Amino acid sequence: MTSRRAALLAVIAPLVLAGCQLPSFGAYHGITKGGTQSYELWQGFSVIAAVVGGGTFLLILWAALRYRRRGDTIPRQTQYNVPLEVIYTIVPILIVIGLFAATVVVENQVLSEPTPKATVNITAFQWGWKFVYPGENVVVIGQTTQNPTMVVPEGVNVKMNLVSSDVVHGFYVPALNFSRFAQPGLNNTFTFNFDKTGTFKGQCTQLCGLYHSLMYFQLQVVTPTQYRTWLKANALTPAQAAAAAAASANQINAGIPVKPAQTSYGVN
Ligand SMILES: [Cu+2]
Repeated sequence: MTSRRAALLAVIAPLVLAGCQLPSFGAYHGITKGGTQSYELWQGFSVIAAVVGGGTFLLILWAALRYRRRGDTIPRQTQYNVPLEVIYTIVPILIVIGLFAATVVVENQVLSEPTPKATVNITAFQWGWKFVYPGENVVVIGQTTQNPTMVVPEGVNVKMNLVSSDVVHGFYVPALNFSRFAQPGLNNTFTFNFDKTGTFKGQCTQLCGLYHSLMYFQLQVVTPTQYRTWLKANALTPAQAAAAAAASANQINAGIPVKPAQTSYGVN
């Protein structure tokens, strides 16, 4: 084995052997197929970035040390190494094509919207969240410190329609590796299939006014049976549900004395 081959093996072997034990590079593992694929994509990007960045750094270091000024002799001048130039043009292009293709595959998974078994209509408002379960007479509303909980079933397609009733908000659940703007006048839709039960934190990620920092919510994934039980236990009368679903942010805020009157702060 040549020393060059040994060096290459020394670089690649730990990466291959490490396999699934790759570090998370600060990302979440995901609780949906798309979320997990996003996580793995992030790992792939991170490893390649580290290899390219590390390799470039070592080459610069080597060139700087090896060809540092020693006396007044000018080192041998060379140019036009065609095979080398072809390699360092083609390899980066292949890396970019590979990363692009992997990104398209993951994006298609994240953006896919198969036929849903459950639907949640989400309205973000200053400063809270309203989760309406159409056809179920269930509405969850909470703002600032109330930390409303959106309950969803595990293992089925859950469609979400996301809107805002005032300014731009950000719907972000770190565990999902997923984030979308909630925009007034625009219905953003996405579908999740949760593969893990549990409670996960969510929050607004778009600076949206005075109490933006308190705009939290929770995502609770339960089994389909628990989900049916929860829906039944929280069902309102159809009239109550319709009124709650239609309630404006001001009406919600007026009924829930958590937030001081906006006028006392002079901000909206
Ligand atoms: Cu917000």
